[in-house]
Order: sequence, then structure tokens, then C-alpha cells
Amino acid sequence: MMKDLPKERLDMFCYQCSQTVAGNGCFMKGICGKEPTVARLQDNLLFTMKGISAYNYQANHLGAKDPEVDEFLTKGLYTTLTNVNFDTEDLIQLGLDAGEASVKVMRLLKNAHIEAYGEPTPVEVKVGAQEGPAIIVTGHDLKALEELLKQCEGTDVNVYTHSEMLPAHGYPELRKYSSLKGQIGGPWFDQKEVFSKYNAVILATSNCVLLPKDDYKDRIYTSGVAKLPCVPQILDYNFEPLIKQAQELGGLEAEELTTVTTGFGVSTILSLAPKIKELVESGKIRRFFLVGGCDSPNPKNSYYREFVKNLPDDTVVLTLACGKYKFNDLDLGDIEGIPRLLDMGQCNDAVAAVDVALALCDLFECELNDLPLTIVLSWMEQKAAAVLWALFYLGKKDMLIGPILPAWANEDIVKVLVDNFNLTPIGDPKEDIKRILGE
Ligand code: SF4
Ligand code: SF3
Repeated sequence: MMKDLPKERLDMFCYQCSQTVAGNGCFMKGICGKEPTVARLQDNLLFTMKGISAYNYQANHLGAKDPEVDEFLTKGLYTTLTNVNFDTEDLIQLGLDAGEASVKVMRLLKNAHIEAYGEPTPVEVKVGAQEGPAIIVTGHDLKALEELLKQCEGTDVNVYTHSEMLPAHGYPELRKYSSLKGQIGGPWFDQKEVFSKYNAVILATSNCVLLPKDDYKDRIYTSGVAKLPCVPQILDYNFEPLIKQAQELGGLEAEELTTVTTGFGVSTILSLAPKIKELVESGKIRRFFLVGGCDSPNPKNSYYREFVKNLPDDTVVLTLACGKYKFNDLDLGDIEGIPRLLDMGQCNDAVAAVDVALALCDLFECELNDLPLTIVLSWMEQKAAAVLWALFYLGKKDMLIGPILPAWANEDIVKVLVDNFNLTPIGDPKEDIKRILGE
């Protein structure tokens, strides 16, 4: 059994060809000559490409395509085939090329979202149930949400966002629908509890859907790429069965509401550029932090709440993706009208944060790594690898990453990332803040 294998035999794992050891798997250098670091860099490339594919899929569904991204995915996949590429240096370069493709695909998707729904603007979203029949939409697919909202108009069905769907409220052409009522729940992993608790129909539109519990498996649907056993998948955007079932369920009872703010687009933030410049130059804003990525139930993820909570008042936090749920209930106040917590959207909106950073570089006439900006990432799944390599491709150094280092990175790979980018694992939040601020 796996658990009885000595640790040193798990240097790598590959079972992609018939020469694999004992018909089982190569746990150390394969008979083909593949070294553990090569095997792991191939895995890294695969995981990064899976992330790129997720964003590409969403962009393609909005009619946006980039042949260079498609070309890279084909080349990258072929590279990981048996006996094609044994070159460590080249596989690191391919990781950076994947980062470039990742920037391109995130930009493609961001532009497609803006073209379809307008640029996000800040909005206060009601959190909690309001009276009436309800559909809760989770995942990343704004197109599925739009089609559902259109079909709910003129009915008594309320639509709520969950997890990565929260940023939808920021888009003017989505929030114009009166059926878009608010937000229920938090990050992806609370879904079993939340979907059990609320007597609503659920639509899961992308990754980060979990196998349903019995108590809601007959009122959950998927769309797009998401699929669950014995659960109907809507492939033609015809959401009539969901609307009908939501009405039959009878609806939710009103509960006490809270609010959360999202929707800080690049234009909104850059409209504040002259004020930001003045505040930075007068020392009233000391540093910017981009704290974002995936949330997970790992207790180590509480680091991110503690980190944000303990930041001094002269710092500003940009955030995105579901990692924000660790701290987006905190009231961080503002610095002379500039909010200290700016939610920029979904994980793919990392490119919007990059655009803000590059615009700040222009404003302060400096390079990316000279900007008073520290990136603190949390990762859970493989889209985060695409975002991480996008940031490496852009040359961003001194990032922190947690809650753990990616398991596919061995010592050799970590050394490359530390030597070239000074990538650092998260530690103690207060100590990390002191070190970053040079206190
Ligand atoms: Fe083993 Fe190489 Fe075949 Fe992978 S490709 S299973 S490392 S022999
Ligand atoms: Fe979250 Fe999946 Fe990564 Fe899109 S919803 S960020 S984990």
C-alpha cells in the first residue's frame, strides 16, 4: 500500500508508459531516464495549463479567443508526452511561457467580461436570505449567471451569488437585473453546510463544486464543464427547470442581512491615482498588499485573516478570488477617502490587479519590484498555479505563498523559485508584517 512506501521512493510519480516499474509507477528515476525534477516540472506545466484552460474555456464561451493561447496549450501538452522533453532548464522556461499565456488568457477573459457586462464599479452587496423562492449560483461563469438572470426577470425568483460569483454584483450589466438579490454563504468549501441550510435551488457553474449531500442532491444542477453523478447538467442555458423547482420549493425566510463590498475595477482605482500619489508621497500610505488566492479549510489559512487584521492603518489591501472570505467582513476603514480594502473580483481578475500595479509603476516612475507592493498568495487548486507563474513571468519578486508549498515542487524546484524570485512560505503573520515593513 502507498502508505507503506518509504518516503524516498516518492521522489516522483509517473505511470504514463508501459515501461513503468512493475506495471505500477515510477517513484524514482524512470527507465526512460526521466529524473524526479523533470517529472515534477512536467506536472507543474500540466497543472498550470489546466488553470489556463479554465480561463480559456470561460473566455471562449463569451466569444473571445486567442490563437496564441491555444497554440501554447497544444505545445505544452505535447511536451509532457513520453520521451519528448528531458531538459530541466527548458521545462522551467516552459513554466514561464505558461505564465505568459496565463497573463494573455486572463486579459482575454477580463476584456470579454468588461465588453459583455461593463467595467465593475464598487457596490455594497446584501449578504443573507430575503423572503421568496431562491436560486443560489456558485462558480465562476458569469455568462451562465446572466442567462439565468434574464430568465428570472418577471418571476418571483430571487438569485443569490455564492463564493466566486460574488464579484458579479460589481458589473453594471449584471446588477441591472432586479432578480439579482444578494450573496449567500462564503468560500467554496462552506457549500455543503450552506446548500443544506437554505431551501433553494443551486446552480454550480464551474470548478469548486463538491459532491452533494443527500439533503440537497435533488435540487442542485450544473452547467458548463461542471458535472456531478445523477445531477442534471444544463448545457443550453435553458434554466426553466430550476426556476420551476425554486417556486415549488416554496422559498426562503428572511433573515438578518449584513453587507460586503466588491467591484473595484481598474478604472475606479486609477481614478484615485492623483490622491494615491499624494498619500504615498506624504507617507500616509506606506505600502500596498495584494492578499488573495484560494481559500481552503486548512487551519493554516487563518494566517490570511491575522495578516490583514494586523496590518497597520497606513497600508492598503487589494484582494481577489475566494481567499478574500477570510477577511472581507473586516472594516478596515479608509485613508482620506481611499478604502483600505479593495475587492477586485475573481481569481482571473489577478490581471486587473497586475494592471493597477503597472499603472502605479508609471505613476511613480519605477519598476514593478520597486513599487511598495507585497503579494501574499493563498493557493488551493491548479488555477492558482497559472496565476503564480503569470506573476513569475512578469518578474514579480518577494511574494509570500501558503498555506503550504505546492507538493509537486521538490527541493530543486523550490531552490530555483527562491533564488530567482525570493518566493517565501508564509510564517507568523505579525513577524511577516514586521519583516516586510522593515520594522
Ligand atoms: Fe517511468 Fe519514464 Fe514511463 Fe514515466 S515515462 S512511466 S518515468 S519509464
Ligand atoms: Fe476559489 Fe476554487 Fe481558487 Fe477562483 S473558487 S479561487 S478555490
